[in-house]
Amino acid sequence: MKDQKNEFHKLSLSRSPLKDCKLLNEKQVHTLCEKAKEVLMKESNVQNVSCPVIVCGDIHGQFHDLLRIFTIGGNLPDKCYLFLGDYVDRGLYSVETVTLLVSLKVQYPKSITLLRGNHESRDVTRVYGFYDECQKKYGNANVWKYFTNLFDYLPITALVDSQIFCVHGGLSPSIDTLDHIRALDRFKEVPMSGPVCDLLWSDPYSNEGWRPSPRGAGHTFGPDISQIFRQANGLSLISRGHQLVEQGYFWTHNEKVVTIFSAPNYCNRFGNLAAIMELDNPRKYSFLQFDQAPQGKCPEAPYFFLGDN
Ligand SMILES: [Mn+2]
Repeated sequence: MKDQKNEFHKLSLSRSPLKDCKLLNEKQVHTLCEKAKEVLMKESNVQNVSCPVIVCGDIHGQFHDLLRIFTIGGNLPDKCYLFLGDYVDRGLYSVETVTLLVSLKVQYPKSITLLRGNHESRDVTRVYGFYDECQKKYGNANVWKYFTNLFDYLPITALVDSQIFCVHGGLSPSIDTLDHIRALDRFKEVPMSGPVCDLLWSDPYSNEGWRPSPRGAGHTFGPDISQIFRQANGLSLISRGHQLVEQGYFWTHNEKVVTIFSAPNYCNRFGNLAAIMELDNPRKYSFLQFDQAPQGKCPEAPYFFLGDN
């Protein structure tokens, strides 16, 4: 294998063919995933991140809108990014989206953090688009296998400046402290129940206490639960994705939990704005909203069951 390192150093966003929505070949994807695995396996279940950083919610294969995020927020490595998961499924460009994000992770490991969403899973991607897209674009399932094997290595939560807890879904009745999360074995397929499943599937809810989630996995948790978790762990804010919100961001639980959703006009049909959260420091944040990139518009986009995001 000649000079793989250089190969991926050429993937800078400004001049990379990946930016033009081009695919890597199968062998390149394999090499990319092997390199990314080395980087991700060293990261913590609660990956430490420092401000300034831009926090992004669900992308769901909306490649052109991902490029829009870098136009609005600024390019790596000058700007640092934290993504809350759900890179694949639903949209038409899951392969290009996850290829670009993983390439950026390999090239600038300190400048981009990629958390695992509930869609970064073999079971979910078989149903909601990524598997079929890989079959269609490569003629076999190898690329799907490389990426879904890599997903087992993604960190499950992040902590910004010891104060802002970031996760795809939400909290878990079996987790009281960040140390509980640090002690979990995350290097496997997302389980159907238990703490890792909850972190990736749960949602905040207006009623107090825990309830089983209507999604069929994870729980809903009330403002009392998020307050106890914040106090026990010295947190000022919980930041998560996982739910479509009309303005791209949504405050709940007395403005102590924020949902961020970064796929504008989700599935080409919801007409929602997207947003990213720019954190200058843990107390100074601003939301940058954006609508759908014209290149991503596709009225004939396939329709998947929309019971979960
Ligand atoms: Mn989700």
